[in-house]
Amino acid sequence: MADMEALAQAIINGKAPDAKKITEEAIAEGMNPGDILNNGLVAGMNVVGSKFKNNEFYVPEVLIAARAMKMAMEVLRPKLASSGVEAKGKVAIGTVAGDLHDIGKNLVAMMLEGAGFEIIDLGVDVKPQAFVEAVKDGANVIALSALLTTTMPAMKDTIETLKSEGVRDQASVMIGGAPVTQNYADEISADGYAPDAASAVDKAKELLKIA
Ligand code: B1M
Repeated sequence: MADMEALAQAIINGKAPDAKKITEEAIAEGMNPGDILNNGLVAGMNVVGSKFKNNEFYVPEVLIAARAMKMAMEVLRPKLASSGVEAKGKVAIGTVAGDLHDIGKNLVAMMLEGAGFEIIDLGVDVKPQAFVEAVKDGANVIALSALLTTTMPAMKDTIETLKSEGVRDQASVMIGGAPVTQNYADEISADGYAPDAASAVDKAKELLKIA
């Protein structure tokens, strides 16, 4: 039987070919796709998340682990869809209007996907209306990233647009990025703030009341 502990280790160590191979073996053996996701991939990403929080891992290690996760997910995603495994929530993530920084946003997206969330990645320089459309398409978390003090007001604009378009109460809004603070989140009535990618996963779970 394919070894889920070995799969988790392959993610932690960023061994993309191993992660893909073990995932393929597990699928071929008829293992439940949800078990492969939770006991192998997510288990590995959870360790990566806590190592990142504890400064045992830095951005390069997380990116390498996330790449391994991504390769394994490419194999697993169609099986998950056909086996009806429910995503934990649907997160629409983007870097706000006027801002082109995406390294941190991509890390947050990959960690969230690793934790079992469905991700709609809207990219960079995302106008408020695109987030409104994402909520109409079923996103229940809006995740906004900004790296410039000059683009932080676009987070406020996005929240105001969600309100004026009548969809603010259909999704929780979380924000983050180097210049962003909990105080700013409070000031613009965001539902949550996370300082880094691992904490973003905890915050999304907290907002959706997932244990
Ligand atoms: Co720019 N840049 N940049 N830049 N850039 C900064 C942000 C800056 C601090 C550099 C500096 O002056 N010291 C400065 C901002 C100053 C300020 O506003 N206070 C700056 C500037 C000024 C600019 C330009 C205006 C420069 C110019 O053209 N004159 C320009 C703006 C372009 C634009 O966006 N319109 C610009 C351009 C660029 C590049 C294109 C060259 C490139 C971006 C490439 C890319 O992203 N694809 C770039 C880069 C790389 C940086 C630095 C060097 C690194 C940013 C980064 O990727 N960090 C940055 C200086 C620095 O931070 N040391 C700088 C690594 C990343 C993993 O961290 O993004 O913070 P971070 O994400 C973290 C957390 O913040 C958090 O989790 C992540 C992982 O832990 N997080 C979230 C992020 N989003 C989150 C969302 C969440 C929760 C957590 O919930 C939704």
